[in-house]
Amino acid sequence: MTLPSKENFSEWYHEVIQVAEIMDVRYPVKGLYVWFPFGFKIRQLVYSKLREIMDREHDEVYFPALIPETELGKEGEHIKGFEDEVYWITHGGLTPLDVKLALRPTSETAMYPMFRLWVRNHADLPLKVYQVVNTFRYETKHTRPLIRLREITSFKEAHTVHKDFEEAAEHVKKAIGFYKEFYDFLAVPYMVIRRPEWDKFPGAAYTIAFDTVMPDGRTLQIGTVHHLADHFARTFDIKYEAPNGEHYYAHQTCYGISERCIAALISVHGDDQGLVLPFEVAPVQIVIIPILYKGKEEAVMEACKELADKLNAFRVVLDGGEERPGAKYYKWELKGVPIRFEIGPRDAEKGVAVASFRDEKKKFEVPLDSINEELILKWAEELKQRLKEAAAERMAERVKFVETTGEIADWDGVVALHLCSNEDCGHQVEEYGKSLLGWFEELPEWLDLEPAGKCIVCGGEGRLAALAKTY
Ligand code: 5CA
Repeated sequence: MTLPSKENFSEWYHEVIQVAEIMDVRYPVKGLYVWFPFGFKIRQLVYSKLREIMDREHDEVYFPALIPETELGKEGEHIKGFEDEVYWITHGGLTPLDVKLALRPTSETAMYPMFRLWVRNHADLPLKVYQVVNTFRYETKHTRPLIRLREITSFKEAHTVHKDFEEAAEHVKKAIGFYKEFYDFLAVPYMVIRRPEWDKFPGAAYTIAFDTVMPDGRTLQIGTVHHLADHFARTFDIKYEAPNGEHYYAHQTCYGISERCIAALISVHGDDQGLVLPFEVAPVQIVIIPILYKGKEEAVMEACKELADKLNAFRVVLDGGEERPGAKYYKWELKGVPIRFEIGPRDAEKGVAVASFRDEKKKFEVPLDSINEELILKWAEELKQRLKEAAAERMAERVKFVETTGEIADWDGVVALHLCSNEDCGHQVEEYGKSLLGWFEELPEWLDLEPAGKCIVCGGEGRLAALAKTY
C-alpha cells in the first residue's frame, strides 16, 4: 500500500493516520475513533510534555463528566454557545431523571459551583488547576479524526481564579507562554491571534487563539486562552474576602488544548513517506537495521546488538526480522522514526554504521565508537531545528499580504491585511469566502509584515489581521 501524495492533503491525512496506526477510523459511531497502541504512545509522549508544563503552576484535578442541566444553563452566553452541541442523559435505566445530565462539552459549569466553595479568602487565590479528560460535543460540521471529534478524548483544560481583571489578564499572557513553549517543543509553527468579538468563547471577555496552517492552506485552531472576567464568578457566586474585609467577585481564565495538537504534529511535518516526528515524541526514536548476507549474519548482528545496548537510554528497535531491508525502511519511515542505522558485513568489519535522518534522504557513514548518547541528543536537537525551520518556511509561503479586498478570494491560504476594530469592516472582509481569524496578538518571527496600517475597508487605523478557510 502506498500513501497518496501529501499534495492531496485530505486523502493523505485520512490514509496516514490509519496506515501509520494512529487512529482506527472504523468505530461505528460518527465522530468517535479508536486510538491504536502506536498512536496512543505518541499521545502519551506529547501529553507528558503538556503535563510537565502545566504541573509547574497548576494542580491536577478531576471533575465529573456529568453536569446537571441546572448548572450548565446558568451562564446565559455560555449555554447559548453550547446548546446545539450538548449530549443529554435523560434516563437512568428506564427511569426518567429529575434533572437531565449533560455530558460535559467543557467543564466550567462542573467546576465553578465547586470553586464557589473552595474560594473564601484572598489567601485562596490565585487558584490554578487543570485536568485532562474526555469531553463531548455534538459537532455538525464535517467530523475528522483528531481534528473535529464528537468525543474529544484528550481535552487538557486549565482553569484559574484571580483577585481582579488585571491579574487574570497577566495570567492570560502566561498561559500564552505555556502554549508557545509546548508548540515550540513540537516544532509546530503557530499564529497567536485575538478572536473577533463575534467569535470568542461563549461567556468570555476575550479569546486568544493559536492557529496553525495546514498543508492545504486551511487553518486549524490548536489551542485557546480565554479571559472570563467576572462573568462566571457573578453567575456562580465566586467571591473572596479581601484584606480590607470587603467581598469581591473573582476574575477567571481558562485555556484548552485537545488532540488537535497531534493532528498538527502529523500534518505539519509529515511527507509522502509518512510521519516525520521530532525525536522526543517518537515512539521509536532509533531503528537499527542489520543488512544480512548468508554466512556473515553473526558479525553483523553482533555489531547491531552492541550499538542497541549502547543506546539503551533511548527507544531503540533492532529490526532483525525476515523482511528485506527495503521493506523495513519503508515501514519505519511510515512510523516517523527520526534516526536510522544500517549495518552490513563490510560496515561491521570496518567498525562503522550507515546513518540517516528521517527528514533528510542522504545517508552517511559514522564510526561505531563515536556513537553515544551525547551525539544522538545533538542530532535530535538539529533535527528539531530543521523541522521547525522547514515548517515555518512552508507556513510563511501560505500567508499573503493584500492591500485590496479583491485579492482575498483568490489566495489559497491565509490572507493578512490591515483592519480596524469596527465590526462592520470585519464582516465586510468575510464576504469573500474566508473567516476572520482576528488580529495578531504578536507577530511570528517567520512573518515579516507591518503590524499596523490603514484599514483595508474604511481607511481608518488598522492592525494586522488574518483571514482563512478553517478546519
Ligand atoms: N473551556 C475552554 C478552554 S478549555 C474551551 O472549551 N475552549 S474551546 O472551546 O476553544 O476548546 C479548546 C480547544 O479544543 C480548541 O481551541 C480546539 O483546539 C479544541 N477543540 C474544540 N472543539 C474540538 C473538537 N470538536 N474536536 C477536537 N478538538 C476540539
